Amino acid sequence: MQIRQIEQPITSNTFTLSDAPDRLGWLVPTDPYQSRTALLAQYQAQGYLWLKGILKRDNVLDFRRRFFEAFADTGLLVEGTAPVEGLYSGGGKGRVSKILGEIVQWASYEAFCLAPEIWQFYENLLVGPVYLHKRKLIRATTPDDSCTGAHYDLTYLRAGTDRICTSWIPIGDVPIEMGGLIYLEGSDALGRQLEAEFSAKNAQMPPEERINAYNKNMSETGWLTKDLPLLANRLNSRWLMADYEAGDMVIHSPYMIHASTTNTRMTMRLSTDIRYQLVRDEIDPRWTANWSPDDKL
Ligand SMILES: O=C(O)CCC(=O)C(=O)O
Repeated sequence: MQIRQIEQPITSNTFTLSDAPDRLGWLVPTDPYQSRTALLAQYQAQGYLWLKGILKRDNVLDFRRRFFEAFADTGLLVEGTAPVEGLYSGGGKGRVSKILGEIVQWASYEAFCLAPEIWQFYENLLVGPVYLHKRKLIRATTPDDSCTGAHYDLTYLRAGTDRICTSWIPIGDVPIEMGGLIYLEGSDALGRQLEAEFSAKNAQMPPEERINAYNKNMSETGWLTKDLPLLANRLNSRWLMADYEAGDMVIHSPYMIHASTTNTRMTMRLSTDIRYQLVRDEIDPRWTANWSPDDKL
């Protein structure tokens, strides 16, 4: 297990996690080439698998370069730097959303998300032909961005199977100081319990309302909270962090509670989060179109 000195305070929105070191830990890395039985057992026990080096680092970095090249004339990158570095200038965000809306439609992005290493991993784990959801998110985060609050993914995917898996893929190295995903240890069980409670509360609503992550029983964002230290305290748990490297992929269950931390560096944290499931399981129809900035999902 990875233990090292953290260089900067770890914060998420306005909350500081590193003030309570006993509430922090590290993700356990997994060798992606173990037997299915071992992988499944670990996935079920942890709610996540941090698959070290499952993707080819060079391919990941090549996509990082391509991604940032699309912003070459926007002022987002420090002038004169190589796009692959993803060095944030401190401004130039005016056209980001529009360009992201194009990038999610790129054939090369789809090909990246459909890397054989990924779909073959899922076919082995889930046993059967798999489906990649069309709605895929790609995020380039900077120190002035807000962080993702604590949530579990099924909140946003209630009209489909709960045997769905999320892949969170760092597109570049993402040490903890750069604000990658963090996971609440052992929270898959809590996510299941919370979702059962929401289902009971939402039962009388019309179907469209019942599956809505923002219905009147939920928070404005669908998040459980932004106060990550309080959540860990209440549940007597820890937030698990990692120093992700290009080539890694984390998969998590739709009940596993996770969030992100602040990127304290001017190097942008580029990542994509995509969802796979067995094609024969129910597919949430709201996720069958490309992400767009105003899809309200
Ligand atoms: O990358 C992020 O900040 C959030 C990603 C996320 O919530 C997910 O992968 O499910």
